[in-house]
Amino acid sequence: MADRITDIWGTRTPFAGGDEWPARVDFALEAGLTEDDVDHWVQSACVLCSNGCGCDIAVKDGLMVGIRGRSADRINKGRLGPKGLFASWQGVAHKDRLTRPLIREGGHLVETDWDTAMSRVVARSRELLVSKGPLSHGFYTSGQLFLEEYYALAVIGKAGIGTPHMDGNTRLCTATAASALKETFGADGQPGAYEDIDSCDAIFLYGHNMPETQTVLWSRILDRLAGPTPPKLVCVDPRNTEAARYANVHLAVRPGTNLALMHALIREVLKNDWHDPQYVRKHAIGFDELEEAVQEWTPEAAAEVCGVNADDIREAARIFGTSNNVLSTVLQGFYQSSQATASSCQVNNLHLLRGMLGRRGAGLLQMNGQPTAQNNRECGADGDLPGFRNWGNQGHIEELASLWNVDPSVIPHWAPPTHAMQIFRYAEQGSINFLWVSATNPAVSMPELPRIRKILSKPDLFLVVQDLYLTETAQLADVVLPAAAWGEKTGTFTNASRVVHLSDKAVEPPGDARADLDIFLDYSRRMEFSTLDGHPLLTWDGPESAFEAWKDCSRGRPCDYTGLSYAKLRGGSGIPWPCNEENPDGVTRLYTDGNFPSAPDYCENYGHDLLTGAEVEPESYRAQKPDGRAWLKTAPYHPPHEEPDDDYPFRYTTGRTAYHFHTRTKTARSRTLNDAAPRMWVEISVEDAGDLGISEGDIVRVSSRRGVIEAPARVSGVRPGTIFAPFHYGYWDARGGGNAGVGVEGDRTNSDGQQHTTAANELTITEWDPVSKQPIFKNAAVRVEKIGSGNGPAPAPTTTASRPAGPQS
Ligand SMILES: Nc1nc2c(c(=O)[nH]1)N[C@H]1C(S)=C(S)[C@@H](COP(=O)(O)OP(=O)(O)OC[C@H]3O[C@@H](n4cnc5c(=O)[nH]c(N)nc54)[C@H](O)[C@@H]3O)O[C@H]1N2
Ligand SMILES: Nc1nc2c(c(=O)[nH]1)N[C@H]1C(S)=C(S)[C@@H](COP(=O)(O)OP(=O)(O)OC[C@H]3O[C@@H](n4cnc5c(=O)[nH]c(N)nc54)[C@H](O)[C@@H]3O)O[C@H]1N2
Ligand code: SF4
Ligand SMILES: [Mo]
Repeated sequence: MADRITDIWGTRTPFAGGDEWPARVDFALEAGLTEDDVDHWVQSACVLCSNGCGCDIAVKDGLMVGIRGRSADRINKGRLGPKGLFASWQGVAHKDRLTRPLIREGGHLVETDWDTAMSRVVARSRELLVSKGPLSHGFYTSGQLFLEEYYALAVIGKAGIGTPHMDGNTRLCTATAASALKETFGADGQPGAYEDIDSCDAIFLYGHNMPETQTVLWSRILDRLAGPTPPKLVCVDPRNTEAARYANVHLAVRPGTNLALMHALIREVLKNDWHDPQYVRKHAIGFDELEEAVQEWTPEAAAEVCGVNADDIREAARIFGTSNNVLSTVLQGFYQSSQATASSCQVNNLHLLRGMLGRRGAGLLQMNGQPTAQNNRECGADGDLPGFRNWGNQGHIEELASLWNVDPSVIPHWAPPTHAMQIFRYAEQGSINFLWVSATNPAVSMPELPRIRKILSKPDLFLVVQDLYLTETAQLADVVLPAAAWGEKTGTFTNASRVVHLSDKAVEPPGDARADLDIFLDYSRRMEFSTLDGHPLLTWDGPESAFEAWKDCSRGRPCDYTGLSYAKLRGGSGIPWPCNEENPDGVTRLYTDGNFPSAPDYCENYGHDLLTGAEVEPESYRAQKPDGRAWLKTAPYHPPHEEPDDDYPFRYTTGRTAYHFHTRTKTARSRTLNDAAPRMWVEISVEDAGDLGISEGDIVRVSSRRGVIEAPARVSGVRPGTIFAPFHYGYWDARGGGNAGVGVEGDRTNSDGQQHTTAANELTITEWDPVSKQPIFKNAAVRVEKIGSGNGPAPAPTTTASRPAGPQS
């Protein structure tokens, strides 16, 4: 059995650049069992991050009893990390699962049957459609359902109801990844592949704590670092992460200053003639403007703004400029920080300037976080149109209308789709009265929680919550629908490397819980959504027929699935899209020929001004004749809107630890993982702790203009002036963790009368990136005070970025 708690990344299997990553199989089984006790193994992939590790689920007596990595899978070659090993099956097989639908009666949630619950949903839905029309409806979904489920929801929302108010927690997660790809290349779609780790000469991690958030991908890097030809490593992160400890250059920037740093890196590359003018001339637009925009950003100017060393910037630029093949990854330190899309586009620009795309080792990953975020973007249950189609392109709307056999005018395309933060605003203002939340927990994960709790508790908002557990959000619902989990239903999903996996049903869901797909199909049937000739809108009888329908929708688009089938995905490894007649085995790297999906009739959008978010008009887009070329875009640097001042002198940033997934609904229900990070903490630097008289474990109060949290302090390697808080610790298990398993129903009318002092989002700001509309979880101003002495060290892991500061770090 693998111990991925004290030894998160496992033993090394070193390999040289250009060689294949060796296999190493990790598994975990219920205590006392051996592999011989398992009745059978069912093929799947892990749904606890975007890495998408291939695995098999161990089944005994009709129950999930363990998991094993698939050595044949190109993604993980058998490895699994802490969450994959323990949270996947232990989290799902917990006694706390919802087993029956709940409806609100006299202020309380009471158990009922499906017919009663669905009748109530349908009655409210119909009534509102008649009295107020489609704009009364909002759908807020996830990055954790299966492809088939998103596609069903997309068709229901876009062709059944016709509401533009559809989004997912993908808005909080990978909206900037999608935007950066669309702005630069014309459409979503990851240019690079994980295989690029195997042959690159340098790796850049931009705001990405990969060692904790994609532990198996980091093992691949560790194995290269331990081999005979280790790549150089550069990491941009205000904390002393595990990656920072291995880095040749660690740029511990002030949160919110990424764009200044990126401009300096680009300027250095240009100044030293490390770029490839021929590639740029042939394949990109906007070089002169970019060169002009970075002029003022000398290493010294950026060093001053970012609070780093100018020579470190020079050295990082030199590594980028002089390596043959660089792999870059970008994640939340960029996507959730100030000027998110503009900063992330600079990473694209660096790769374009050196022609470092579509070649072995020259990879670019605008990473995803959630396991199925990619599929929501592809299928359009969020703000996108299915198949990466373009809202502004009438031809694309007509394609969908003819595919679904509905009137094109039903598909809302008269204005940009409504992003999540705006959906909540409409609910706050009272124009959205029906909100269906599936597989996400906004009462903990959205910014400025005191406000979100108020919105979700509004009496005029009919709230449907579809989840595995009675989460903080479910506790506020009018109807709670119990869903089947991973392992209890079949479906496909696509990881951050475009690799599609099939996850087969291994066991029956508990009680009356039903697959999300079945719930959506049931709603569609009951609502009698129909096509132009009066047939039911959705006629699928299960996941495979939904997948076949999706294949048709994806035909000819960048995310072409037409060459895939359930049969082809069984056995062996996952397969990367596009997979079609021309590429029956899929495509590892996009853009090998420097030809990008930017043609006006094909592209996913016409782009935006990266400073203001103003849309580029189709005529002006066409006039620039992109036709297969990429865009070198940027914006002037501006500091974050809420900067430290006398009242709130610290920068506040938030994120993750290796042992928990988001709001801990699965990870806290695995005792192994919960014990590794049982309760909330906050991180402060040695210098600041000294100034404020704070010692390790002392209880501190952190306040912003919006709220307060209280937690033990970990004196860690975070940069001075910055406070870091993990965002995992909500309230379902009584005051921020420790009592896994106690699901208590909250008070709907007076949630703020209770103490809410552990969720990092009590303090965050209601603000978003102008282009991607992704909320800014990583910049705010706070004040810190000691309110009590501790008894012992903070309950923070010591194996990760939260390790205590000191000689060992
Ligand atoms: N263990 C675990 N793994 C996960 C998840 C989980 O909850 N737990 N969630 C999954 C999901 S959905 C996602 S989106 C990914 C997220 O994966 P990551 O993006 O790697 O995770 P975060 O911790 O949110 O943020 C990464 C880093 O950004 C740094 N940072 C903060 N502010 C700034 C800034 O202004 N600039 C820069 N350059 N860096 C900054 C933080 O110090 C942090 O180390 O992880 C996925 N994997
Ligand atoms: N301060 C701060 N806030 C953040 C972030 C940050 O870095 N800092 N990161 C943001 C990011 S990147 C993300 S992705 C979000 C995540 O935020 P959330 O999506 O709110 O977090 P989860 O806990 O993953 O919630 C998913 C819910 O879906 C349920 N679920 C799981 N599988 C299924 C299923 O198959 N069907 C159904 N119906 N339900 C299911 C789970 O029980 C859980 O309640 O948080 C965001 N919020
Ligand atoms: S790296 Fe991600 S996908 Fe792989 S086992 Fe860990 S949580 Fe699961
Ligand atoms: Mo995410």
